[in-house]
Amino acid sequence: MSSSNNNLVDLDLSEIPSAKNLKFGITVSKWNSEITNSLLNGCLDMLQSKGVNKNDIEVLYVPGSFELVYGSKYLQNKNYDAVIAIGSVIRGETKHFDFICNATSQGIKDLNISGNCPVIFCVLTDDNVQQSIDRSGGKYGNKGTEAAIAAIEMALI
Ligand code: DLZ
Repeated sequence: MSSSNNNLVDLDLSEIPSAKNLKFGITVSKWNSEITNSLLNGCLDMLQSKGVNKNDIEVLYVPGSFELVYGSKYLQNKNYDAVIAIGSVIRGETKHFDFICNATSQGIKDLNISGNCPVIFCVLTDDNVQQSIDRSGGKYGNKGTEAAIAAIEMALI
């Protein structure tokens, strides 16, 4: 993941395989939508720059990160080569953060064990908004871009 010691700015695009003729589903949480839309844009830019046809990408919005699991399962059953789950959970004053993060990460892990195609975990789990901004097109790059690369690699397995 993008961080102070692992930044996509150093990425060599020519090392990423072509994704021509591959099909992708993307679930996007509407919570913290400024962050999730930036992640989505980073993801779409990378997929299209590696040759994915716009018509071969389906974007499905869900209410919050908790619903990414169901939304991703739905897309997994629609014959895509990979699904990307995009969300942003920001710590509040209660334990809600932990419940959502645990349920979402475990749920997506379960889909990878039992489902029809890989599901990429592109959910930011940050302590504050600034950390989320830094990782969704800010100083630590865009986790959505990284998720697209992971999806291409997994789709080609
Ligand atoms: C309820 C909630 C809270 C408090 N915080 C977030 C968040 O930071 N990020 C996020 O994606 N979703 C949040 N949600 C909504 C839950 O994911 C979920 O949509 C609701 O609990 C309804 O199931």
